[in-house]
Amino acid sequence: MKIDKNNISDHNRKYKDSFQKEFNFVSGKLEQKGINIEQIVQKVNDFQVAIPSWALGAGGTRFGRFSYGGEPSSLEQKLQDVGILHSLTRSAGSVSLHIPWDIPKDIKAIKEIAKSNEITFDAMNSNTFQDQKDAKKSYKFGSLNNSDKEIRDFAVEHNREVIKIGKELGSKSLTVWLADGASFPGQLNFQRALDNTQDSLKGIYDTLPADWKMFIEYKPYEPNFYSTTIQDWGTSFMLANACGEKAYTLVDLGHHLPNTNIEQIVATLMYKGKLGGFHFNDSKYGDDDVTVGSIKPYALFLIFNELVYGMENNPNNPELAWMIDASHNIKDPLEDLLQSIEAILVAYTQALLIDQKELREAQLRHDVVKCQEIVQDAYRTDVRSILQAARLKTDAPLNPLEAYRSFEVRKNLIQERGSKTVATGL
Ligand code: LRH
Ligand code: MN
Ligand code: MN
Repeated sequence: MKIDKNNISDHNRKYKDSFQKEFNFVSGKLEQKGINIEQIVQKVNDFQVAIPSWALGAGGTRFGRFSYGGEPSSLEQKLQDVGILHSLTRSAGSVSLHIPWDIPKDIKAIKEIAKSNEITFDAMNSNTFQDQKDAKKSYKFGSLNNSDKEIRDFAVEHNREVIKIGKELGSKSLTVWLADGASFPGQLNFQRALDNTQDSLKGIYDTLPADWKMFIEYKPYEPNFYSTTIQDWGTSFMLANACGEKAYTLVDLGHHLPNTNIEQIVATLMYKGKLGGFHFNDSKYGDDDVTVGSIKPYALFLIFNELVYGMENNPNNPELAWMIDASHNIKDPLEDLLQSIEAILVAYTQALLIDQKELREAQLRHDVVKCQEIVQDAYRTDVRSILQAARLKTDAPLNPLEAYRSFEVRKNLIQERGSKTVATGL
């Protein structure tokens, strides 16, 4: 199923007046403050976030999974779904694949489908946290950190294979996330595990094409509950430095212990030019993978404040790879992703509204109250009509979620694909 452009025009005709009223009000207020609203709208238009191929179906927990119906059962169908999201937002122009969950069988055909949906291939994700059917080696006791050299080599080889597939698709980066660690004290020699990991990562890095980047993702725990070899940003940063200039740290919002100051991590990494990628989601307890912005929207905004600052002041840091990494247990996955895109753009736009010059001056005066006022004033601005202005410019619907429902997308997908479907992924 594809979104009919005429439906979008009808939708926009219906909502245009109310949008215009709201936008005039908000943009008038912001212009009074000296903000160039056109520039902000353009920045919103330029922002693209990759959709993870593993989040297009209903996810589950270890206690069960509830099917959603109309879920994509092949990579081809997943690309169609990303195409739907992109037509409804014009902000989701790429997909991030997880291998081997989404191995393209016919690369040429897959590229064609992606092209016809205006989708490009963002970071490739390797998977050395699960044993595949008939696998010659097992990752039960680690992959890149394993004490057994043959298992390490096997895992390195998988990553090289993922790079090869990515090259054919036109991707330019590899994300490595390792579950490697220990479930019990005494199980693992930390130093040897780290040394093995570093050595294996270098082995992967050596085969990285010149115009590629490698992202090293960290996570404090799960599936291992005592220790994880790449547990935090410091370890990832150290390994990225050891590999070389094409290696970067990737921050997944859910991969921190409660109350960690993620915005400060972002600032530190950008200061050193080593923040490469981002996985958006939200959490209350652990790596909950719930909709970004649904639990801690203010923290998300503060993170974006540092990202915006870094994008303007750290030319040594590369352009960031933005990706969603969430799982949907009870919601329609596409609706959840639409909510995610909206939340990301809201936080980004609010951060763009912070008057950096005024904030700097207040900081230098040590006017703590004013500093807080400046930051919160941006956060408390309702920027949704700015997002709508950006969508209107690119012929996307003013209200994507509303459009998705009124166009009966899910109903159509169920008709096409059936009501008892299972997608590969989480
Ligand atoms: C690990 C993770 C990592 C994986 C994805 C499926 O928790 O965040 O990015 O590749 O989930
Ligand atoms: Mn992740
Ligand atoms: Mn995760």
